[in-house]
Amino acid sequence: MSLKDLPKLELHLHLEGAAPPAFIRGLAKEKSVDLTGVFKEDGSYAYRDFVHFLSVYEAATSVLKSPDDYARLVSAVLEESAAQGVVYCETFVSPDFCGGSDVGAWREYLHAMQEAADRAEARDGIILRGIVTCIRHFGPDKARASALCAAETAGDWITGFGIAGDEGKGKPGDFAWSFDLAREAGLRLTAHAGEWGGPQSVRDTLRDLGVERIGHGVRAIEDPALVDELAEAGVTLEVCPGSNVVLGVYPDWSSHPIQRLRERGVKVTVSTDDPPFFHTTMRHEYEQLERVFGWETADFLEISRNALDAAFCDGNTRERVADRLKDHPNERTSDDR
Ligand code: MCF
Ligand code: ZN
Repeated sequence: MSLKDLPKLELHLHLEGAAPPAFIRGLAKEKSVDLTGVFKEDGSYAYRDFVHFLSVYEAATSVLKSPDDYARLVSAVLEESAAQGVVYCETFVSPDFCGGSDVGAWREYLHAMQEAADRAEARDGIILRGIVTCIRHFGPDKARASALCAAETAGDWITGFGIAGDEGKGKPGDFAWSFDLAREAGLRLTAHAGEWGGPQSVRDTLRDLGVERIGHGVRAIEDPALVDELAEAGVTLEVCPGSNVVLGVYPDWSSHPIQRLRERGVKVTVSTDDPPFFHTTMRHEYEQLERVFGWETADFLEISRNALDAAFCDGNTRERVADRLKDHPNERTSDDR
Protein backbone atom coordinates (compact mmCIF):
# COMPACT_ATOMS: atom_id res chain seq x y z
CA MET A 1 0.00 0.00 0.00
CA SER A 2 1.18 3.49 -0.76
CA LEU A 3 2.06 5.67 2.20
CA LYS A 4 -0.28 8.28 0.84
CA ASP A 5 -3.22 5.97 1.51
CA LEU A 6 -2.37 5.05 5.09
CA PRO A 7 -5.00 6.19 7.58
CA LYS A 8 -3.51 9.03 9.59
CA LEU A 9 -4.12 10.54 13.03
CA GLU A 10 -3.20 14.14 13.70
CA LEU A 11 -3.05 15.40 17.30
CA HIS A 12 -1.54 18.88 16.80
CA LEU A 13 -3.36 21.22 14.44
CA HIS A 14 -4.16 24.90 15.11
CA LEU A 15 -7.57 25.59 13.59
CA GLU A 16 -6.92 29.05 12.14
CA GLY A 17 -3.39 28.01 11.23
CA ALA A 18 -4.85 25.32 8.99
CA ALA A 19 -6.96 27.84 7.05
CA PRO A 20 -6.18 27.77 3.33
CA PRO A 21 -4.87 31.25 2.34
CA ALA A 22 -7.60 31.53 -0.33
CA PHE A 23 -10.25 30.93 2.34
CA ILE A 24 -8.87 33.80 4.48
CA ARG A 25 -8.59 36.08 1.42
CA GLY A 26 -12.22 35.27 0.51
CA LEU A 27 -13.48 36.21 3.98
CA ALA A 28 -11.35 39.38 4.00
CA LYS A 29 -12.98 40.44 0.73
CA GLU A 30 -16.49 39.68 2.02
CA LYS A 31 -15.90 41.70 5.17
CA SER A 32 -13.65 44.40 3.70
CA VAL A 33 -10.79 43.61 6.07
CA ASP A 34 -7.40 44.98 5.00
CA LEU A 35 -4.84 42.17 5.11
CA THR A 36 -1.89 44.08 3.69
CA GLY A 37 1.34 42.28 4.54
CA VAL A 38 -0.29 38.93 5.37
CA PHE A 39 0.34 37.30 1.98
CA LYS A 40 3.27 37.01 -0.40
CA GLU A 41 2.83 37.69 -4.11
CA ASP A 42 2.38 33.96 -4.76
CA GLY A 43 -0.59 33.97 -2.35
CA SER A 44 1.06 32.09 0.52
CA TYR A 45 1.36 33.48 4.07
CA ALA A 46 4.24 35.95 4.55
CA TYR A 47 6.34 36.06 7.74
CA ARG A 48 10.01 36.56 8.60
CA ASP A 49 10.48 34.54 11.77
CA PHE A 50 8.61 32.90 14.66
CA VAL A 51 7.49 36.10 16.40
CA HIS A 52 6.37 37.60 13.09
CA PHE A 53 4.55 34.31 12.31
CA LEU A 54 2.54 34.78 15.53
CA SER A 55 1.41 38.26 14.50
CA VAL A 56 0.59 37.24 10.91
CA TYR A 57 -1.43 34.34 12.35
CA GLU A 58 -3.42 36.81 14.45
CA ALA A 59 -3.92 39.19 11.51
CA ALA A 60 -5.25 36.38 9.30
CA THR A 61 -7.52 35.26 12.15
CA SER A 62 -9.04 38.76 12.41
CA VAL A 63 -11.27 38.02 9.38
CA LEU A 64 -13.06 35.26 11.33
CA LYS A 65 -15.76 37.23 13.11
CA SER A 66 -18.74 34.95 13.75
CA PRO A 67 -19.74 31.38 14.66
CA ASP A 68 -20.71 30.85 11.02
CA ASP A 69 -17.21 31.87 9.88
CA TYR A 70 -15.79 29.23 12.20
CA ALA A 71 -18.24 26.62 10.89
CA ARG A 72 -17.00 27.39 7.37
CA LEU A 73 -13.41 27.16 8.57
CA VAL A 74 -13.97 23.74 10.17
CA SER A 75 -15.55 22.48 6.91
CA ALA A 76 -12.67 23.75 4.78
CA VAL A 77 -10.01 22.36 7.11
CA LEU A 78 -11.63 18.93 7.49
CA GLU A 79 -12.19 18.57 3.76
CA GLU A 80 -8.45 18.99 3.25
CA SER A 81 -7.55 16.71 6.20
CA ALA A 82 -9.84 13.95 4.93
CA ALA A 83 -8.25 14.27 1.46
CA GLN A 84 -4.89 13.68 3.19
CA GLY A 85 -6.12 10.38 4.64
CA VAL A 86 -6.63 11.75 8.15
CA VAL A 87 -9.26 9.70 10.01
CA TYR A 88 -8.93 11.35 13.44
CA CYS A 89 -7.83 14.87 14.25
CA GLU A 90 -7.54 17.06 17.34
CA THR A 91 -7.53 20.80 16.81
CA PHE A 92 -6.53 23.70 19.04
CA VAL A 93 -9.32 26.24 19.44
CA SER A 94 -9.06 29.49 21.35
CA PRO A 95 -11.89 31.33 23.14
CA ASP A 96 -9.72 34.46 22.76
CA PHE A 97 -10.51 34.38 19.04
CA CYS A 98 -14.04 32.99 19.43
CA GLY A 99 -16.04 35.62 21.29
CA GLY A 100 -13.22 37.08 23.40
CA SER A 101 -13.50 34.43 26.14
CA ASP A 102 -17.09 35.35 27.02
CA VAL A 103 -18.64 32.00 27.99
CA GLY A 104 -21.99 32.68 26.28
CA ALA A 105 -20.36 33.70 23.00
CA TRP A 106 -17.90 30.81 23.25
CA ARG A 107 -20.81 28.32 23.49
CA GLU A 108 -22.23 29.71 20.22
CA TYR A 109 -18.90 29.39 18.41
CA LEU A 110 -18.47 25.91 19.79
CA HIS A 111 -21.94 24.83 18.72
CA ALA A 112 -21.25 26.02 15.15
CA MET A 113 -17.86 24.28 15.02
CA GLN A 114 -19.28 21.04 16.37
CA GLU A 115 -22.13 21.03 13.86
CA ALA A 116 -19.65 21.55 11.03
CA ALA A 117 -17.50 18.72 12.39
CA ASP A 118 -20.53 16.41 12.58
CA ARG A 119 -21.34 17.19 8.93
CA ALA A 120 -17.75 16.43 7.91
CA GLU A 121 -17.83 13.16 9.86
CA ALA A 122 -21.06 12.14 8.10
CA ARG A 123 -19.58 13.14 4.72
CA ASP A 124 -15.99 11.87 4.94
CA GLY A 125 -15.78 9.75 8.09
CA ILE A 126 -13.21 12.07 9.66
CA ILE A 127 -13.54 12.55 13.44
CA LEU A 128 -12.59 15.87 15.07
CA ARG A 129 -12.13 16.78 18.74
CA GLY A 130 -11.26 20.20 20.21
CA ILE A 131 -8.55 21.24 22.66
CA VAL A 132 -9.18 24.65 24.21
CA THR A 133 -5.88 26.47 24.05
CA CYS A 134 -4.71 29.54 25.89
CA ILE A 135 -2.14 31.78 24.29
CA ARG A 136 1.01 32.28 26.32
CA HIS A 137 1.87 35.78 25.16
CA PHE A 138 -1.66 36.97 26.01
CA GLY A 139 -0.76 36.36 29.67
CA PRO A 140 -2.15 34.40 32.66
CA ASP A 141 -5.37 36.48 33.08
CA LYS A 142 -6.56 35.71 29.55
CA ALA A 143 -5.53 32.09 30.12
CA ARG A 144 -7.80 31.93 33.18
CA ALA A 145 -10.74 33.19 31.11
CA SER A 146 -10.00 30.52 28.47
CA ALA A 147 -9.77 27.84 31.17
CA LEU A 148 -13.16 28.90 32.51
CA CYS A 149 -14.64 28.56 29.00
CA ALA A 150 -12.98 25.16 28.70
CA ALA A 151 -14.26 23.96 32.06
CA GLU A 152 -17.82 25.11 31.23
CA THR A 153 -17.84 23.21 27.94
CA ALA A 154 -15.77 20.12 28.78
CA GLY A 155 -17.39 17.01 27.37
CA ASP A 156 -17.44 14.69 24.38
CA TRP A 157 -16.11 17.28 21.95
CA ILE A 158 -13.96 19.63 24.02
CA THR A 159 -11.74 16.99 25.52
CA GLY A 160 -8.51 18.81 26.29
CA PHE A 161 -6.84 22.01 27.43
CA GLY A 162 -3.48 23.37 26.33
CA ILE A 163 -1.21 26.34 25.83
CA ALA A 164 0.53 27.62 22.68
CA GLY A 165 2.12 30.90 21.58
CA ASP A 166 5.40 32.59 22.41
CA GLU A 167 7.43 30.25 24.60
CA GLY A 168 9.70 33.18 25.40
CA LYS A 169 6.96 34.89 27.40
CA GLY A 170 6.32 34.02 31.06
CA LYS A 171 6.89 30.71 32.85
CA PRO A 172 4.77 27.54 32.77
CA GLY A 173 4.00 28.01 36.48
CA ASP A 174 2.19 31.30 35.66
CA PHE A 175 -0.50 29.16 34.03
CA ALA A 176 -0.82 26.48 36.73
CA TRP A 177 -4.16 27.82 38.01
CA SER A 178 -5.70 27.42 34.55
CA PHE A 179 -4.35 23.91 34.10
CA ASP A 180 -5.56 22.90 37.58
CA LEU A 181 -9.06 24.15 36.75
CA ALA A 182 -9.09 22.31 33.43
CA ARG A 183 -7.87 19.09 35.06
CA GLU A 184 -10.59 19.31 37.71
CA ALA A 185 -13.15 19.71 34.91
CA GLY A 186 -11.99 16.35 33.52
CA LEU A 187 -10.00 17.73 30.60
CA ARG A 188 -6.83 16.04 29.34
CA LEU A 189 -3.75 18.28 29.21
CA THR A 190 -1.04 19.19 26.72
CA ALA A 191 1.33 22.15 26.41
CA HIS A 192 3.70 23.54 23.80
CA ALA A 193 7.26 23.38 25.18
CA GLY A 194 10.74 22.42 24.06
CA GLU A 195 10.29 24.11 20.69
CA TRP A 196 12.07 27.43 21.35
CA GLY A 197 12.85 26.70 24.99
CA GLY A 198 15.44 24.01 25.78
CA PRO A 199 15.03 20.86 27.90
CA GLN A 200 14.40 22.92 31.05
CA SER A 201 11.19 24.28 29.52
CA VAL A 202 9.95 20.69 29.11
CA ARG A 203 10.90 19.84 32.71
CA ASP A 204 9.19 22.98 34.08
CA THR A 205 6.07 22.30 32.01
CA LEU A 206 5.76 18.70 33.21
CA ARG A 207 6.33 19.73 36.82
CA ASP A 208 4.13 22.84 36.95
CA LEU A 209 1.31 21.98 34.54
CA GLY A 210 1.08 18.19 34.97
CA VAL A 211 0.47 17.57 31.26
CA GLU A 212 0.42 14.11 29.70
CA ARG A 213 1.48 15.28 26.23
CA ILE A 214 3.94 17.92 25.05
CA GLY A 215 3.46 19.94 21.87
CA HIS A 216 6.79 19.71 20.01
CA GLY A 217 9.07 18.82 22.98
CA VAL A 218 11.81 18.01 20.49
CA ARG A 219 14.55 19.94 22.27
CA ALA A 220 14.34 17.39 25.08
CA ILE A 221 16.91 15.55 22.93
CA GLU A 222 19.56 17.94 24.32
CA ASP A 223 19.25 16.30 27.78
CA PRO A 224 19.68 12.49 27.76
CA ALA A 225 18.31 12.13 31.31
CA LEU A 226 15.14 13.97 30.31
CA VAL A 227 14.76 11.74 27.26
CA ASP A 228 14.88 8.71 29.56
CA GLU A 229 12.30 10.29 31.86
CA LEU A 230 9.93 11.00 28.98
CA ALA A 231 10.28 7.41 27.78
CA GLU A 232 9.74 5.95 31.25
CA ALA A 233 6.76 8.17 32.04
CA GLY A 234 5.19 7.48 28.62
CA VAL A 235 4.83 11.18 27.79
CA THR A 236 3.73 11.53 24.16
CA LEU A 237 5.33 14.20 21.98
CA GLU A 238 3.24 15.89 19.30
CA VAL A 239 6.08 16.28 16.83
CA CYS A 240 5.71 18.59 13.82
CA PRO A 241 8.96 18.17 11.89
CA GLY A 242 8.06 20.32 8.86
CA SER A 243 7.01 23.19 11.15
CA ASN A 244 10.29 22.95 13.07
CA VAL A 245 12.36 23.06 9.88
CA VAL A 246 10.45 25.93 8.26
CA LEU A 247 10.48 28.03 11.47
CA GLY A 248 14.20 27.33 11.89
CA VAL A 249 14.29 25.24 15.08
CA TYR A 250 16.39 22.84 12.96
CA PRO A 251 18.27 23.74 9.78
CA ASP A 252 17.00 20.76 7.78
CA TRP A 253 15.07 17.49 8.01
CA SER A 254 18.14 15.32 8.52
CA SER A 255 19.02 17.30 11.70
CA HIS A 256 15.55 16.77 13.15
CA PRO A 257 15.58 14.54 16.27
CA ILE A 258 12.30 12.64 15.67
CA GLN A 259 14.05 9.39 14.80
CA ARG A 260 16.57 9.69 17.67
CA LEU A 261 13.77 10.32 20.15
CA ARG A 262 11.96 7.23 18.87
CA GLU A 263 15.09 5.11 19.12
CA ARG A 264 15.44 6.21 22.76
CA GLY A 265 11.93 4.92 23.52
CA VAL A 266 9.98 8.19 23.50
CA LYS A 267 6.44 7.97 22.14
CA VAL A 268 6.28 10.32 19.18
CA THR A 269 3.43 11.25 16.86
CA VAL A 270 3.43 13.30 13.63
CA SER A 271 1.39 16.43 12.87
CA THR A 272 1.48 19.46 10.59
CA ASP A 273 0.87 22.28 13.17
CA ASP A 274 -0.21 25.05 10.72
CA PRO A 275 0.03 23.33 7.32
CA PRO A 276 -0.34 26.20 4.79
CA PHE A 277 1.97 28.42 6.85
CA PHE A 278 4.65 25.73 6.67
CA HIS A 279 3.94 24.59 3.10
CA THR A 280 3.15 21.12 4.33
CA THR A 281 0.44 18.45 4.52
CA MET A 282 0.22 15.13 6.35
CA ARG A 283 1.22 13.38 3.11
CA HIS A 284 4.23 15.66 2.73
CA GLU A 285 5.33 14.91 6.32
CA TYR A 286 5.02 11.17 5.61
CA GLU A 287 6.93 11.45 2.34
CA GLN A 288 9.75 13.34 4.04
CA LEU A 289 9.96 10.83 6.91
CA GLU A 290 10.17 8.02 4.35
CA ARG A 291 12.79 9.84 2.27
CA VAL A 292 14.99 11.17 5.08
CA PHE A 293 14.72 8.44 7.73
CA GLY A 294 13.65 5.46 5.63
CA TRP A 295 10.38 4.99 7.50
CA GLU A 296 8.20 2.19 6.20
CA THR A 297 4.57 1.26 6.63
CA ALA A 298 5.28 -0.46 9.96
CA ASP A 299 6.93 2.71 11.31
CA PHE A 300 3.93 4.80 10.35
CA LEU A 301 1.54 2.29 11.89
CA GLU A 302 3.53 2.50 15.15
CA ILE A 303 3.19 6.29 15.04
CA SER A 304 -0.57 5.96 14.50
CA ARG A 305 -0.84 3.53 17.41
CA ASN A 306 1.01 6.06 19.62
CA ALA A 307 -1.44 8.75 18.53
CA LEU A 308 -4.42 6.50 19.17
CA ASP A 309 -3.16 5.65 22.67
CA ALA A 310 -2.57 9.34 23.49
CA ALA A 311 -5.73 10.70 21.83
CA PHE A 312 -7.98 12.84 24.02
CA CYS A 313 -11.21 11.01 23.17
CA ASP A 314 -13.53 8.55 24.89
CA GLY A 315 -13.16 4.77 24.61
CA ASN A 316 -15.94 4.38 22.08
CA THR A 317 -14.34 6.90 19.70
CA ARG A 318 -10.94 5.26 20.20
CA GLU A 319 -12.41 1.89 19.16
CA ARG A 320 -13.98 3.41 16.06
CA VAL A 321 -10.64 4.91 15.06
CA ALA A 322 -8.84 1.63 15.86
CA ASP A 323 -11.19 -0.10 13.41
CA ARG A 324 -10.12 2.31 10.67
CA LEU A 325 -6.47 1.39 11.38
CA LYS A 326 -7.24 -2.35 11.25
CA ASP A 327 -8.28 -1.98 7.61
CA HIS A 328 -4.58 -1.53 6.93
CA PRO A 329 -2.60 -4.42 8.44
CA ASN A 330 1.02 -4.07 9.40
CA GLU A 331 3.01 -5.00 6.34
CA ARG A 332 6.20 -5.75 8.25
CA THR A 333 7.42 -9.30 7.51
CA SER A 334 8.47 -11.70 10.25
CA ASP A 335 12.14 -11.09 9.23
CA ASP A 336 11.86 -7.46 10.31
CA ARG A 337 10.72 -8.22 13.83
O1 MCF B 1 3.13 25.41 17.15
C1 MCF B 1 3.23 26.60 16.43
C2 MCF B 1 4.48 27.33 16.85
N1 MCF B 1 4.63 27.42 18.31
C3 MCF B 1 3.74 28.02 19.12
N2 MCF B 1 2.52 28.38 18.90
C4 MCF B 1 1.76 28.23 17.81
C5 MCF B 1 2.03 27.48 16.66
N3 MCF B 1 1.04 27.67 15.80
C6 MCF B 1 0.14 28.49 16.37
N4 MCF B 1 0.55 28.81 17.60
C7 MCF B 1 -0.17 29.65 18.58
C8 MCF B 1 -0.36 31.07 18.10
O2 MCF B 1 -0.07 31.95 19.15
O3 MCF B 1 -1.45 29.10 18.76
C9 MCF B 1 -2.41 30.11 18.66
C10 MCF B 1 -1.82 31.15 17.74
O4 MCF B 1 -2.34 32.43 18.01
C11 MCF B 1 -3.72 29.55 18.14
S1 MCF B 1 -4.40 28.29 19.16
C12 MCF B 1 -5.96 28.07 18.47
ZN1 ZN C 1 1.57 24.19 17.60
